[in-house]
Amino acid sequence: MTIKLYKLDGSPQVRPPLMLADILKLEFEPVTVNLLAGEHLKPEYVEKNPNHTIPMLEDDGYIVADSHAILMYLVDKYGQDQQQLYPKDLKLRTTVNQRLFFEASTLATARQAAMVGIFKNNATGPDEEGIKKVNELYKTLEAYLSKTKFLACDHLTIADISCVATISAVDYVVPIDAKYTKLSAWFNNLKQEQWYKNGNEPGLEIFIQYLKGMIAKNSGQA
Ligand SMILES: N[C@@H](CCC(=O)N[C@@H](CS)C(=O)NCC(=O)O)C(=O)O
Repeated sequence: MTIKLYKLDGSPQVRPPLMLADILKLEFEPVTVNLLAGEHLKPEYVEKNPNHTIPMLEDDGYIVADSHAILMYLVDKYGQDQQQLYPKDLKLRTTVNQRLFFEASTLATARQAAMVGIFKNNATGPDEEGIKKVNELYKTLEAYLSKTKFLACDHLTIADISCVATISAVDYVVPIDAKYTKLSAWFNNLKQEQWYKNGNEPGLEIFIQYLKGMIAKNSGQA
């Protein structure tokens, strides 16, 4: 049986499935999709995923697109004794779902807002609007973490795995203010985990180097 993960190493959305795979000891067959070369728009890719995004999972012919749906699927199917990562209890699961949808809509959009100027408009940093948006979301995350140790409850779930990939990228351009003590502690704790080091750090490094290169270019230093 092979589980293929279509990905590009620097993509923030690809890293949650990689971190989860490290926790669940799942092996993926990696398939690189070069977005810059438009490989995600090729008919054979669009046939599998009409929304032409990465990550995309192919499990014995079954396709799952969207990082959040991939996390849900992998725990349900391969979680074995790790089902607490996506709890079966209705209310706990619904809170996890809410945090995942928060990541998919609000947090991911804020990340893009904070970086779009650097990637597309020759900016050397995030604009005021982007910084404001990200800080509002840090406040929301701080509020979640004031109620429970992790984002959805008192133990790690896929909500944390999803959000930490985005936070780790956004923190580079809008550093988490020290006044958000709970959010800072949560982030520092997760950074110590081996699954974070294995699944997030290599891709994050590529992403940051790319971002640094763009900032240097936009500043006329490259
Ligand atoms: N909600 C999706 C978003 C995925 C996404 O936007 N991926 C970007 C790369 S980070 C992509 O594939 N962009 C190409 C496109 O949208 O055509 C997820 O979490 O998987």
